Amino acid sequence: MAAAAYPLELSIVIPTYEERENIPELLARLETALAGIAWEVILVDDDSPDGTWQVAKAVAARDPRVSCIRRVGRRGLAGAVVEGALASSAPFIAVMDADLQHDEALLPEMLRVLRAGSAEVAIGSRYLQPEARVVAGLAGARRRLGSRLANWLGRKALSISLTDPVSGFFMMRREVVDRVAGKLAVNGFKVLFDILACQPQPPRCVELPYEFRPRLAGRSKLDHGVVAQYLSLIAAKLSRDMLSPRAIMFGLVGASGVAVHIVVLRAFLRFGFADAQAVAALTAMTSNYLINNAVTYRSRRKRGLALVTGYLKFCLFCSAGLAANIGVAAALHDHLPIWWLAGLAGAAVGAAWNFTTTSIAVW
Ligand SMILES: Nc1nc2c(ncn2[C@@H]2O[C@H](COP(=O)(O)OP(=O)(O)OP(=O)(O)O)[C@@H](O)[C@H]2O)c(=O)[nH]1
Ligand SMILES: [Mg+2]
Repeated sequence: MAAAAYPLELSIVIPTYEERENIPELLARLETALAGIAWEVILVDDDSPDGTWQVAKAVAARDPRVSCIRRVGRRGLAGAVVEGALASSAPFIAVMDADLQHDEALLPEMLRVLRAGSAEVAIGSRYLQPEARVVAGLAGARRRLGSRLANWLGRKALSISLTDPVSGFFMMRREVVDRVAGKLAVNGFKVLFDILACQPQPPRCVELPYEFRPRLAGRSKLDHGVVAQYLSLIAAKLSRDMLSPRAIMFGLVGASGVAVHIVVLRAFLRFGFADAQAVAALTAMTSNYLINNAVTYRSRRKRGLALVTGYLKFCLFCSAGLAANIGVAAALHDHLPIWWLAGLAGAAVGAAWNFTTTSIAVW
């Protein structure tokens, strides 16, 4: 075991969730790859049930180059990366996954490029490789197509031309993240994209090819919720940050609630309109709550008793939102009898009320 070398030059931030088995091999490989560099590793673990943080802290107690932040009551890759980056004090910060998909041998090359000053961000790109090699790391045709699509959307939404704007493997000068730390969405998966999209001026980027390997051990955390979060992040950037990714997601969930409402209303019509309408409204409110809890507020997801008390609060605030909706629509309709305009205005006020109050009081 080597002592920490100073002055520190490179912090490697590694978000982890249930990666216990990968930690020893990951650290051993970093040690080899980073010979001659004054580095530290910051593992940011979201209280993994498999005890990843315990494994990491056991190593950290013996090796001053390793530290572990254990975050409790929060979940999310992007938030973990930002927290790790802000905890570090080195001039260069790298971000990589714990599952050994990213080639640690690329780190010295990234550092060389940044030290030379020709770029502020060095990105490990999966797509500067022959297609056959890209395919190796992305299990399944759906994952490959999804990755290409995410990439294409990211390229369209950014003003920098990159082959892999959603890469999870990159290194940057610390100013790049310091500059935008307060603006980043904490509940996303694509933190590089967000860091680049938030910059006041497009930073100079260099892409370096690497071979994206299959995961060593453990399971993937990429799921439908992650995809939905990414799409709302892109939409937020396209709106030039007028709407937050969360507000967009909340709006989409609300739209799904309208569909639920209509379907349930139709199904229960034979019991009389008023009863059917009440059942439909209650079902839509419940499905909105559950989807928002699972996706929009994934990083603060409620479980157990908190899920129930949160539901009651959600119903309470959304009922007030409904009153505001009807009040505004009726008032506007009195002055300007255009039914659809009054209806839309009421719905917009109700939605804004629901989003603002529930984000404060429920989640
Ligand atoms: N702290 C923290 N880390 C996370 C969270 N979700 C994922 N990670 C870590 O982020 C990295 C990337 O997650 P993966 O599940 O490997 O995602 P992926 O590489 O896109 O998917 P695969 O190709 O299937 O591995 C891994 O090191 C995960 O342990 C989270 O909620 N919190
Ligand atoms: Mg992975």
